Amino acid sequence: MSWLERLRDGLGKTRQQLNNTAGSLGQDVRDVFTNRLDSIEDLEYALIAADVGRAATEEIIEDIKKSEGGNLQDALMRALTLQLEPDARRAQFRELGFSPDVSRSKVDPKGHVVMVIGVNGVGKTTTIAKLGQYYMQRGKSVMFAAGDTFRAAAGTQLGVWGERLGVPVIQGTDGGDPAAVAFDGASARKSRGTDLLFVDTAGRLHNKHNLMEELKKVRRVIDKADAGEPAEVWLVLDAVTGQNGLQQAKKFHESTPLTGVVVTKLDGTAKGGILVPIVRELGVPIKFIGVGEQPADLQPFDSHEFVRALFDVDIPKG
Ligand SMILES: Nc1nc2c(ncn2[C@@H]2O[C@H](COP(=O)(O)OP(=O)(O)O)[C@@H](O)[C@H]2O)c(=O)[nH]1
Ligand SMILES: [Mg+2]
Repeated sequence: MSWLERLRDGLGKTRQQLNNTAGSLGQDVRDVFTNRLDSIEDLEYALIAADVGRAATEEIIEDIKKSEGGNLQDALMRALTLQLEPDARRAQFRELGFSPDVSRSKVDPKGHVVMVIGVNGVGKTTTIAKLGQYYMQRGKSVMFAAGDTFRAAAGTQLGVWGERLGVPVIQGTDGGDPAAVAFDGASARKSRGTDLLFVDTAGRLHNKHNLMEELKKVRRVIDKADAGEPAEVWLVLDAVTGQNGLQQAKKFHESTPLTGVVVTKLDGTAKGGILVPIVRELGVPIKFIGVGEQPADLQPFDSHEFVRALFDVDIPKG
């Protein structure tokens, strides 16, 4: 199965809901433009049920009402795609339209160190392995730092991935100081001249406040070891957790400002719509999506392609 097929499978329920809506809207296109609002309400309901959120849903409806004359499913897909782009890019899209050149996320890190954060179980460590493979396949040298010293065996898990992928891993000790591991990792990356370092972090400590403070500290010591780094802080978010995940994401963003989001487990959720409030409310781009447990199951996010997968339109092979 290709990742897109797997994504389509996973999004099946969401897609069905949206598809039904789009289908009925297709037939009811005249009703919509003659102000019989039943079908618009159906659409609103479907969008909200898919976790798209109220603000975005309202804008989508507005956009659709403005796009008189055109095919309604196209209008809906276009409006949804716009909602998957941060503000600045949304304006650009409105002007220039979509193409893979502009709708695919820019994923090359701005510097050398990417700090990866998020709650336990969302897929941080797995995502780091996937990212390692992704960038190595594109000619970059890669290192990992096993900064989750709180969860027993998290270091081992990253170590195993490192061995499988041929990526050096800077390890700490279980229960040791995560900031020390991050410092060692950032220093080692700098002295070795490795292109990219991914720093794993804990997703849970004794309490929330501790975790946020710890992450700030990790960030500070990386900067101390290598001024200006980490250039990127990516939050990993499990799509299955829906609105809860979004609330957590906001907390993380407040304490450690994010430069990107990776949404995992899109192969296992009916709530693909959650990507919309993620982008809108955090205001940061989705960099990658995870669609499985293997290193290859990671794709740079492409808003246009994502919406087409959602609607089961024109799926390319492979
Ligand atoms: N189906 C699916 N499972 C995933 C994905 N990403 C991670 N996982 C699984 O989620 C579980 C937790 O992942 P892990 O990387 O240990 O999470 P962490 O606690 O945030 O480091 C593991 O069983 C992973 O294989 C994904 O995109 N799809
Ligand atoms: Mg982990």
